[in-house]
Amino acid sequence: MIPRDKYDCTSWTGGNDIDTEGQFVWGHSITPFTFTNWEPYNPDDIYYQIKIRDCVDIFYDGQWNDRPCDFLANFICEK
Ligand SMILES: [Ca+2]
Ligand SMILES: [Ca+2]
Repeated sequence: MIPRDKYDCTSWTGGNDIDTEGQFVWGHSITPFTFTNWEPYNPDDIYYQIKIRDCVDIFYDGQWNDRPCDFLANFICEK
């Protein structure tokens, strides 16, 4: 079953731009992104000044999104 809203079916990737807005890195290694698969309207932190969106999650369709880091979601671990 496909969720009505893909924003409700997501997992944390570990990517973030906490240190410098707009410069995304992988949290574990602090390595800059060399590949991205942003959802077309993301990252959209710049348009929402009320709550900072510095952590990157991935939708069930594989596209990425920036979201407030305190959102409760599943997460992906590197093996
Ligand atoms: Ca951000
Ligand atoms: Ca976003």
